[in-house]
Amino acid sequence: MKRLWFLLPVFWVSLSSADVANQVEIDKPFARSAMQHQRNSAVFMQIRNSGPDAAIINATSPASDVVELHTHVNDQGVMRMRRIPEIKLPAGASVDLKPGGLHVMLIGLRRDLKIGEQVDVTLEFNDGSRTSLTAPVHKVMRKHGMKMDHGKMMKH
Ligand SMILES: [Cu+2]
Repeated sequence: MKRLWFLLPVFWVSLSSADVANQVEIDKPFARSAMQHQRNSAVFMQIRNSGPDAAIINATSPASDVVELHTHVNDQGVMRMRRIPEIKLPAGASVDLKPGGLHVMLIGLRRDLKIGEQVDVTLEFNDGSRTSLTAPVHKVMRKHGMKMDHGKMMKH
């Protein structure tokens, strides 16, 4: 009888094979240009979730050493970036990743991101499924006074 307990997790996984990557549509992705001393950038996009509640739980890119999911929070009048464990994609909703809000953060760029170039990003969803996308590099103005959450002023 004890042996049956080992079979249960396998059974559960086979029942929950819904694929978040297939219910999510990515639109208008773009990355912020970064030159010379700028070793960070961010990727933005519009995400439409036509299925049940889902989330982005991780992102990867060959363009940088580290990729994190970030949002901005108002800290006593100063907008600061914060790392978050997931970007929630509510059922049937559209979620905007945009400057000053949610974004996929590229930390430790391995190359300059020149306007007109492209950045590959892979998003991992809460069910383990993945979507890869290519974001063109745009010039994006930084908002004055925007800070990293470790307190460094970002040049704009
Ligand atoms: Cu960030």
